Amino acid sequence: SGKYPIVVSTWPFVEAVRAAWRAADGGFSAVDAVVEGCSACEELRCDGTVGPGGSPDENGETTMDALIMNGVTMEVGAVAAMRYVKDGIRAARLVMQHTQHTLLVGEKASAFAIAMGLPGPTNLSSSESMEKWTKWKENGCQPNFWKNIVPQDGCGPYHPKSNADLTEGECFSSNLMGVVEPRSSLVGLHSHDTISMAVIDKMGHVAVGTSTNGATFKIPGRVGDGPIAGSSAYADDEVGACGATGDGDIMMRFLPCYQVVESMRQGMEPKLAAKDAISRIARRFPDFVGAVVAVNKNGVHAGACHGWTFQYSVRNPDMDDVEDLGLITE
Ligand code: SD4
Repeated sequence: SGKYPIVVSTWPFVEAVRAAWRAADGGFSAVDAVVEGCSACEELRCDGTVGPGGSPDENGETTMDALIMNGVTMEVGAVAAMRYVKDGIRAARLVMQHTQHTLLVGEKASAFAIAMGLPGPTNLSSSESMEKWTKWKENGCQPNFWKNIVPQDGCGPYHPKSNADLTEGECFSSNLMGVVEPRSSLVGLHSHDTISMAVIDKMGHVAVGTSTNGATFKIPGRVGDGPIAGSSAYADDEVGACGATGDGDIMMRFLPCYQVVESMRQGMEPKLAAKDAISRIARRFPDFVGAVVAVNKNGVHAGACHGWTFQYSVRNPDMDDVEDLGLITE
């Protein structure tokens, strides 16, 4: 058996990898296999954090971030903070295949997806997401993702702190020394939030896709790393592909998947490329939580993580079924 097809995905999302494998093994293109895999996760609501019904924002709403990238053409399609449509990855593929654009956002992304034939408008909440949100409200709405705000009883609206609001000895966290206070909580991140999947098809073509409902109790309007090319995913037929998961607000400042693919282009093995991309972030944000998976054109795969234990899944022609590999921060 050859080295292709190969499917690599964040987390032990076994059913999603099986779905992508079946498609790729059956002769589907890498792009279409990625869609089969990611949309299986959306339908299964993998861990409650992909697809509808997870990660309520401060208003209790679930929204979709998704991206697909074709490593042959370097085309990308993505949707961000998409409301009322549960098929994130299919919406991303529609953007890629039927428009000259790369990224559509919010309600306009939903209108596009529905006009192009996807089901909707749909309520993306579930009893689990509503219950989680209700509890959070009842417990005083811990402001998960704010900084430099005037503390207040109740659930906002928050106001920016001014110099007059600072108590003696206190200063804004982003000061001139470049020291940023640790993020107040990672409560908004689950252990598994994002499927990011790479496929190399039978022809040796590379594609990658990401789908997530983001971070819990995020500020409405927040877009994560999911729909950002080079951050949550990147693919190049000449080199290979990368997928990422973790604290997207931080990760998207470093474009870790672009970094991984470029390092592999320079000849770095996937393992070293993955570790390097993660450590570039960790050097500046020691408390950061995240992981990447990488695969090169030789079918060599690897991952690296920081701040949590991470698992990724692989299926290739040498395996009888999907295999999960566990990693710890190195
Ligand atoms: C985000 N990267 O929206 C996603 C969340 C995630 O594991 O992957 N969590 O920031």
